[in-house]
Amino acid sequence: MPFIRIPQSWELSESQVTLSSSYYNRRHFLKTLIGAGVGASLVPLSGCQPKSASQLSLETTLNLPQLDARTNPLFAQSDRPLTARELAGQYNNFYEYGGSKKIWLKAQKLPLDDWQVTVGGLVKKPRTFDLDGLKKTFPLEERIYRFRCVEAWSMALPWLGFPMNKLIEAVEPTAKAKFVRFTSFYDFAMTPGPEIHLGGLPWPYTEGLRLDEMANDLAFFALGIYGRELPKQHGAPLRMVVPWKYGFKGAKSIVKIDFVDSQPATFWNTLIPREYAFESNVNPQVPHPRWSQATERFVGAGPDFSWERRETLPYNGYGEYVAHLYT
Ligand SMILES: Nc1nc2c(c(=O)[nH]1)N[C@H]1C(S)=C(S)[C@@H](COP(=O)(O)O)O[C@H]1N2
Ligand SMILES: [Mo]
Repeated sequence: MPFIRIPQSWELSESQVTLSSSYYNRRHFLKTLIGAGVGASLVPLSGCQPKSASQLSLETTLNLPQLDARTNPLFAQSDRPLTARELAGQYNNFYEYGGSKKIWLKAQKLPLDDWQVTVGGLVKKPRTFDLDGLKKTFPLEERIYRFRCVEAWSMALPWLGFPMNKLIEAVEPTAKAKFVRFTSFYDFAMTPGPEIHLGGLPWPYTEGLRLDEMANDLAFFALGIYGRELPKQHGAPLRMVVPWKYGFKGAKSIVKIDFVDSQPATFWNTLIPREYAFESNVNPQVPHPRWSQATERFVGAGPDFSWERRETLPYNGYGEYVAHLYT
């Protein structure tokens, strides 16, 4: 394999981070290294492979039906330009489909037919929603949010969706509910994200919030982005958006939401708790064990990745909404 280069520390993806984890025995380590680690550090292959006619174009994967939504005036603007749709749609983390950022085509295998989201646990009114049910029950709004990955890159994205507190109202958690667990779709047959399936990773991808975090005005479920339905690479048809936390807290392609009484295990926190805390609020003062979080590289309006360097803000700039949760 030519073109292997040594990534800078800010380029180390979560999958590479796991390589050094004592979690792995040697066998896992080697399999993961052969797959995800090397794949993640390759120069993108698309330039040197002929495109077969059956391959979808990036544009096709993004050009989905439009969604009606009102703009929420509180989040109608950002302090920076919107990230170009074509850049956000081809630079993704979705480890079910592999360890590289370039999974937009592979993620088209995600099966969306008859999608259901089951909401249960410690609630008075458990519900199962299909997509129409979600859209009918929860009026959609548009919000521009800054998005900060733990790998120290960032974007500004226009999501369409609804605040999580509307779902809380609909299912009425009992007094015992203190946390919420979110589970992503996972099927070995349908998401053969090559190599990383070998290593005994704690699939399905799960994330969690405290109930009071979920009830915060900022916490959001997205069904769309850039005025249209959510592309598969962004976690169709429903994903979490919690903009004051690092990006990995926003689980994609959610099928199950459980209200629980204690802090749930989550994917990255189970793998490597020292590097991926349950809370994981954006904090420029607390470096990742292997790189600084003081600044970020912002992907702007394009058309090319420009990687503008910016200061990282506490709570990703959303302290006025959420800082009181952590005093
Ligand atoms: N199911 C699932 N959700 C996930 C991930 C993943 O690998 N699987 N990656 C997370 C990480 S690390 C980031 S930065 C964001 C990326 O979202 P985007 O690709 O839509 O920008 O999704 C998060 N949600
Ligand atoms: Mo991330």
